[in-house]
Amino acid sequence: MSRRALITGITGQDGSYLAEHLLAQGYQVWGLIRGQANPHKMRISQLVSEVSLVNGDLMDQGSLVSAVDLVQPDEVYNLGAISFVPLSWQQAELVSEINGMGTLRMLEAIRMVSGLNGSGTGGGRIRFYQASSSEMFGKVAEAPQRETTAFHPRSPYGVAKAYGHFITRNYRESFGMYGVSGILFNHESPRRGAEFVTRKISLAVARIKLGMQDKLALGNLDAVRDWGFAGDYVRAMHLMLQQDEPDDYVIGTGTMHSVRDAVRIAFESVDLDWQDYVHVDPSLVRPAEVETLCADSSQARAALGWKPTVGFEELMVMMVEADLRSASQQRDYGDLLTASW
Ligand code: NDP
Ligand code: GDR
Repeated sequence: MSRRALITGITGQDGSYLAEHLLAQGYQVWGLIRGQANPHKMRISQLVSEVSLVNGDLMDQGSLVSAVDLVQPDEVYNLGAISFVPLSWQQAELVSEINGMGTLRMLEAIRMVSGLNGSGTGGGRIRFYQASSSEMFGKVAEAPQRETTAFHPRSPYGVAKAYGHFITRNYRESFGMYGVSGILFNHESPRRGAEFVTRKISLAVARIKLGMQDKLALGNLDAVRDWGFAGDYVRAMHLMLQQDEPDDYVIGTGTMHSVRDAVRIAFESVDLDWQDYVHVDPSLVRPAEVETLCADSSQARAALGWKPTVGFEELMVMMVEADLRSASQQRDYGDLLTASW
């Protein structure tokens, strides 16, 4: 019989790629979906005939127990979160509730449905993946960052993710649950939300090239990230749940680029000079910035056999090309068509 997976955050970037990956592996895929008319449901329209949806919210314990009980999953992937870091300074409590306590609620749902009581052994059948983040490293204690690097989160988002990370490890140690956290560095794609910097850049480049926009306002151009392709990273999530022993893994490319590099590559790909279009808007600079991140994924490469397949330049060009296609449709046919998903 095929294995069953339950994904929270299925309407997000990673959720859609993970659903596609698991379907290709022969899984029955269920997605947790919230709200009475979720506007993001259209993002998984290409999957709707193959994926089953169940109502639930990481803010609502009972709905998670019901979802786990209904689906009886072999694997739960907890990708649901408010994932835009700047919002976490404006809605710190909500972000802590969803990203931090939401993880605890899902672990509790699994514990209740599995009948686990704290003996530390026999941790039940359901395997759990938590979407931890390089944002937990924050003000970095060493470079590159690996599984043992100390956390010093610089945003309420990072603090909430650190709680999710440690409570997952605690349920592993307390209940013998197979629970792991993937400490994933930034990963992007044409499905990335438009508020994140790479997609903000690729969308603007496409629209500027097509004469639909004049300028692009950005914040800190000197920030450095380790950016990879989301399609590669969901493979790592799945691999983490296939190991004999549960463990946490850092996932990233090990290469660093600045926001300025991203801008230059994107504009160059359509034969434009970024300096003619980009200006810095101080209101987009964060109250506390994570300046530099770079992954040491040697443990994942050795134990999981995982490696990235898409380089940074290729990624930026892929995103610009996808946005050129959708922006030209938008220009020609109006806002009804948004083809990037
Ligand atoms: P997205 O922002 O694209 O997707 C977030 C998802 O979370 C959406 O499906 C959203 O659903 C869902 N969600 C939000 N609030 C709730 C809630 N209260 N209950 C249930 N679901 C909710 O994020 P990504 O796909 O990029 O990231 C996936 C996960 O990985 C997130 O947890 C993120 O923090 C983490 N992460 C991401 C990285 C990246 O670079 N992309 C790197 C490291 C970690 P809705 O449609 O209802 O809003
Ligand atoms: P990040 O991604 O905060 O790293 O979190 P984001 O793309 O938002 O920012 C990356 C860096 O770019 C700088 N920056 C800007 N960022 C945005 N969004 N908009 C701008 O105009 C801009 N100008 C400069 C930022 O200051 C920052 O340094 C992402 C999310 O997916 C998290 O959920 C995830 O946990 C981490 O990656 C790893």
